[in-house]
Amino acid sequence: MKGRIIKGVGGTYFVATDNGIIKCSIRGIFRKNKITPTVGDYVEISILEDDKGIIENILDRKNILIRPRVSNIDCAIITFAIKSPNINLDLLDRFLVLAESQNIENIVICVNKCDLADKKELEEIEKIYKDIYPIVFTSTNDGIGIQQIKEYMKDKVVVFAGPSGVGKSSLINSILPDAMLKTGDISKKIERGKHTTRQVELLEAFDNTYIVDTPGFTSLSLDFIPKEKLQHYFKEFIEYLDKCKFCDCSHIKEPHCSIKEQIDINISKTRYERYTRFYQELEEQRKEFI
Ligand SMILES: Nc1nc2c(ncn2[C@@H]2O[C@H](COP(=O)(O)OP(=O)(O)O)[C@@H](O)[C@H]2O)c(=O)[nH]1
Ligand SMILES: [Mg+2]
Ligand SMILES: [Zn+2]
Repeated sequence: MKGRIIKGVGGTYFVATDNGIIKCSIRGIFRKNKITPTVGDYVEISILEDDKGIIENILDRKNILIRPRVSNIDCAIITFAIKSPNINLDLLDRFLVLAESQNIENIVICVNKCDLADKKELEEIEKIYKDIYPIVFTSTNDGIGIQQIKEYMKDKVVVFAGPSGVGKSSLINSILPDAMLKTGDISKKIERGKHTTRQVELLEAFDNTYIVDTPGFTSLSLDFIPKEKLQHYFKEFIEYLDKCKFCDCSHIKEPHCSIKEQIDINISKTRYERYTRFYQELEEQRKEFI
């Protein structure tokens, strides 16, 4: 029988199948080969009794995130608040690069707390990203944009990624009222300073659609990315890459660079500046290793 791991607790994996949730253990061979079943994995199981089974095989993963550890993500909703905390475009672009580098097919930008901003501030952000990614403006306070987010989620496993305090848990709560994730409001009273999101779990939002809630990050190192790859993770660069004079163009100092020629035409200057900053960071890290 086939299924999908939606939760792991200790050595027990909860596998969603056509016949409901089966609690599975794993064959010792997995441990021996250092294979860790991961939430999101498609697996083949055999049934031992009623709702108990054993995982026989893990099917190939199309991608895997490390923090939180979850596989086969179809859609990343990169969530920031326009204010409180102020939107940080450097960090937003790092999340976008990270999502691109993980082969996530659908990437959506969500700008939350738009009740705190005026139209002009939102339009500035929209202008930079609207031709590259779908961008949705939401307010969980006013229920704005939630329906649009739901449409992007349909039939997918969706991860909400972004810094803490931007409203990820609040968004998820307004998408699936049963989840009742802890949000900042409550956590301030009980566990100040700690991130409040629980263990990794696929939460069924609606039919065939799952959500992963994640703890937030405030900074994000891209150090695992080879600097030559970075250009492919700035999605709007891709169609111009083969038009540079030098085929190994880094788009920083070389002449006749089609990326630089596109600045303020089809490539936004601020995105390009972030590319150069990330590139230089990667270059400096490399030097430290030598
Ligand atoms: N003004 C405003 N506040 C919000 C909105 N969404 C969430 N918040 C507040 O932002 C804080 C952090 O929310 P939370 O969902 O815990 O953020 P998370 O850390 O990203 O999961 C809480 O105090 C929420 O009440 C919104 O749309 N507008
Ligand atoms: Mg949260
Ligand atoms: Zn170039």
